Amino acid sequence: MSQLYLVTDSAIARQAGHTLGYVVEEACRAGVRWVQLREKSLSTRAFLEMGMALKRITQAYGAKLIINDRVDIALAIDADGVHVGQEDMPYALVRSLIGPGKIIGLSINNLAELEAARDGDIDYFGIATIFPTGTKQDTSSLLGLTGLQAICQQTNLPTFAIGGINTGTIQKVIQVGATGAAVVSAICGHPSPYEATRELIQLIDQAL
Ligand code: TZP
Ligand code: MG
Repeated sequence: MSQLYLVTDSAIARQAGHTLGYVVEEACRAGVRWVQLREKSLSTRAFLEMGMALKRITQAYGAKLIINDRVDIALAIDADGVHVGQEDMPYALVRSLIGPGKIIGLSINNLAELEAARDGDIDYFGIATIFPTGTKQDTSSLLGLTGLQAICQQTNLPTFAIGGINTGTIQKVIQVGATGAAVVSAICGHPSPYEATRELIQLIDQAL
């Protein structure tokens, strides 16, 4: 299974002339098997409807659909899991709400946050922020490859590096020990989400 993780941003998709449904379908067609619906300014109703639409697509391709922040939406659409950050609902509470069979991803930004989550019931870590990115404004300090490597060395759980990952940087994060890479603009903002995905997956596979 490809370890490329698509995180959505409908505004970036729109600027590139795409709907989010198109981006996700093209990325799945090209081999993405992890999709996170991450939308910070949609109404609950629009978020829910987008979740239902993306679930139909991801299910058709055998891809996992993870919902960012919104446990209620994940439950409502029976998504595969929830991704939370340090300021969101604590992962132990997320687990008690979504049950044992679902996936929980936690964003961590440093070794202290990894330590704090060490015995937690978590399925993977999102490791942020690796490189400069224009996609997220409130990014924590940059980890760079050295910071990423230090975190990956301290855990056996899957690790997805995020932040400024594109065709020029993706192999480097795999080479320093990340299990996979999560991208927003490299797919959502690309004129061909299909071609972008193909290339990113190929680069990961070559770096393994
Ligand atoms: N968390 C840390 S950086 C980031 C998120 C959601 C955005 C990454 O976007 P891009 O376009 O892949 O740099
Ligand atoms: Mg969050």
